[in-house]
Amino acid sequence: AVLVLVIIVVAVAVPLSLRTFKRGFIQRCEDFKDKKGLIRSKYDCEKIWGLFEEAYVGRDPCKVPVEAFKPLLNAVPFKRKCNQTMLWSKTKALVHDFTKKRKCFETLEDTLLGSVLDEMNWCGKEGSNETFTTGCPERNDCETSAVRSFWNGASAAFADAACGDVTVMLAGSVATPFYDKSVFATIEVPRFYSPRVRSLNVVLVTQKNSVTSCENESLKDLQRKLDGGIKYNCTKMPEDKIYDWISDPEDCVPC
Ligand code: C8R
Repeated sequence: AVLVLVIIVVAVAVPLSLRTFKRGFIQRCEDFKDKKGLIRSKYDCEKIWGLFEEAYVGRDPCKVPVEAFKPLLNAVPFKRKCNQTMLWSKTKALVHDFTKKRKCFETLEDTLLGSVLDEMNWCGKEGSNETFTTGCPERNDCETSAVRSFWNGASAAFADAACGDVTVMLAGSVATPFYDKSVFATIEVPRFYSPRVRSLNVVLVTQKNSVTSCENESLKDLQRKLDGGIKYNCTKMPEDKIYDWISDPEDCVPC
């Protein structure tokens, strides 16, 4: 009887998790359109879901190439918004609190696909046309999981759309704010070319006991990796001060 019960629970729970994942995806997509006044736009959330799903269903969860997300990324392209691109590495929560108030900056999570898939975990399985949200690879289990390949592909397209002055918030509380294995270092920085990108402005976010400064060795690596012609700036900024700006947007950096 226990076995039968387990089988019933699994049989019901799996399609249920797909239904709720898909429903959540469509809901967040519609919410994004509402918020941005895109209701009558060409973006059809059901169609976007279809292209998304096609990238990973039926595949080994560790063998989803970045290219599989191309049709999705082509259907929902990132607009070129000069001087507004905001990147981050190990400062995710703070940066998103910031861009929620400072609309002149936009992170990948402030775009349709980024906002729909932020914090989500999903995968497919060989021989199945379903989406799973449990039993999927963890972040460090494999390089080409659906989740990692999606963020790698989306980050590349987002960086390709950057132009003018680009801002990045890096963590001053870690030894290597410019970490050579990060998405920012491996995928975004190599896509910046002069004159499309005029400058890269590093905001090094410090906490009370942070020891890192703009003289940090890893930041020298960053300067060396930047295409010649792109201006580089680094400003140290206490986290408290950024939170002050967030709570009092009047008293904020001009934008
Ligand atoms: N970017 C990358 N990864 C993202 C992401 C995003 O916008 N959004 C989410 N949720 N993730 P990190 P990083 C997930 O080490 O590697 C873009 C992915 O699972 O703090 O330098 C964004 O434009 C991913 O593995 O930062 C930003 O500029 C981790 O969060 C960089 O890339 C990445 O967390 C940040 O990537």
